[in-house]
Amino acid sequence: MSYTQQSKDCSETSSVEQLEVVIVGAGFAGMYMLHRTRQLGLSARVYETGNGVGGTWYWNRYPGARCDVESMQYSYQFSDELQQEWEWSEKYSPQPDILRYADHVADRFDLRRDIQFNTRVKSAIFNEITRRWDIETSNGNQVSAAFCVMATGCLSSPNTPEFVGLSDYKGEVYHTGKWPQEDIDFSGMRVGVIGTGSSAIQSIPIFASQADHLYVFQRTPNYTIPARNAPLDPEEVKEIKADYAGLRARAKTKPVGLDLPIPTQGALETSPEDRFQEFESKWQNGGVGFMAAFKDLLFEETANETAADFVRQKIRETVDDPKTAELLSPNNIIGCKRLCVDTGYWEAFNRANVSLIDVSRSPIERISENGLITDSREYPLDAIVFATGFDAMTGALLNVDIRGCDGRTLKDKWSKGPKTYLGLSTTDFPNLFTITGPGSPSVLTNMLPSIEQHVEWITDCITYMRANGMQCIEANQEAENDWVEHVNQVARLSLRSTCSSWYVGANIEGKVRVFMPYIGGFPKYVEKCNEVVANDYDGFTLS
Ligand code: N01
Repeated sequence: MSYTQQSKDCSETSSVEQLEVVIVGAGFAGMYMLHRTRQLGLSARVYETGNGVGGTWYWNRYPGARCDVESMQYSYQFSDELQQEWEWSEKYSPQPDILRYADHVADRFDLRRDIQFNTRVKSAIFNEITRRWDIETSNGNQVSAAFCVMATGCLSSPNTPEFVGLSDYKGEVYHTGKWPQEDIDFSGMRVGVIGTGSSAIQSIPIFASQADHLYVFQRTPNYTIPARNAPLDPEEVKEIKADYAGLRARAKTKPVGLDLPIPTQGALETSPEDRFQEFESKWQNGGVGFMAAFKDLLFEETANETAADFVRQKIRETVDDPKTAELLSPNNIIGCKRLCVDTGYWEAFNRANVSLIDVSRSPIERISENGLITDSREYPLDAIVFATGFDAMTGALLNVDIRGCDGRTLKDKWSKGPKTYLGLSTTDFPNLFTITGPGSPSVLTNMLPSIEQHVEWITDCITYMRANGMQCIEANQEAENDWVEHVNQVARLSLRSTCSSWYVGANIEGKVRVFMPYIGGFPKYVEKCNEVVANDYDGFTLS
């Protein structure tokens, strides 16, 4: 629908398309938001920068990219037909399988007709006369929407450190978070990987098997646990599908939104022999469940040290060269930075064509025409891979010029760290919602159930507003302050808030250090969201 609307200063008129909801991003959050919005009979459009759906799984197509949450749980549950019919083939799905699933969902629910691809939202400005959002895209589209929903993802704004000389480099340059769609093969090439986070740890074994020589530039070593990925057992799948609802319900009672056993014993309450057995059993099982060996690993440093020692011993047993093993061994809190999950990572360093370069002692100084220069030598390279992560949680939101009441920018409001009510909404920005925004459990949980809970909360809220003749909803300042204080308070209880990770924004120069996700757990968080609704949107003003 398009009609003539008076502009803010009343001096001119413009023809602007009117929508109920604009959704930014066509990842799992944006797709479900679109589906639910359309079920309510509201007009909606998704704007998506890429030329396909899938978000994270659209962009992160580097070799070895794989989800470290089990496939049977890393999937939508809103449609029982979908979850019964879809067949995952591996315990942990590789990126192409997840992207295929995203494409299937888009087709099955006929989503593409309301998604405009290859279009970046440049700005979203709250118009105080119309009480609507004026949205402008990179290709000059302008629309007005009653609600603006940011489904931009938590790890979607790639971070490329500004090394001097990068533009002079004559070789190929890649970022794991923005991998090209065509096949890249490093056979016969000298390749440098900068970074040793999850993306590097997953891709290094593959690069090592292709490249003539692989140089891994490591600033901080990371803990990683073998995935022990395997084809899914059809009998196990049958059993899960016979009571999928049961599995989903159990998962919702767990802090991370995953049906995993919850430990009841502390590491220091057990004998060294029993402790070792428990770590060994979790190690053999593989994956992030390793941290569920004992209940105190993320709360007591001495308990944490027992887990860290166990993993360091595994590194020494796996890596042939003692010096390389030592360099690969982290000496910080295990699980403080996001735990990595790998297939053959340390083993890759036993190959003659792989070199580990310690850039904590000998930092990267610059990039030359031919390669990378540290303070000790030049490494000639045919390709450089930045596995340098993301401006997490706030980066993608602040990449859009978002302005609320009185022209206040979100960038300005969050200059001392993100401030939200429930990670869903922020004062001074009426009718703007963030899916898995800072201040919500998001990255500390299984993302799919967290996304679904947010989408359902937002669409229920819009339904309530429509039923009660309300036009605007805005978080109250006091409610926001209390929530931010609560998020910070709970974060201080966990060792996770104590290190230089992307959770606290430490990986981005100049970013304020604040623990951004809500660590109180999925069930507590959902209870709070439901309580707010039960009390007539307590903490919000509806007008
Ligand atoms: O990014 P990271 P990532 N000079 O920030 C290094 C999710 N994910 O893309 O630690 C030299 O973890 C940096 O070094 P340091 C998952 O949540 C999930 O790997 O800052 N090095 C670090 O080693 C994950 O946590 C999966 O000293 C520099 C690396 O780059 C999140 O995404 C798979 C540097 C960045 O590591 C991010 O992971 C992949 C510099 N100037 C990702 N700047 C799954 O399996 C940065 N580094 C689901």
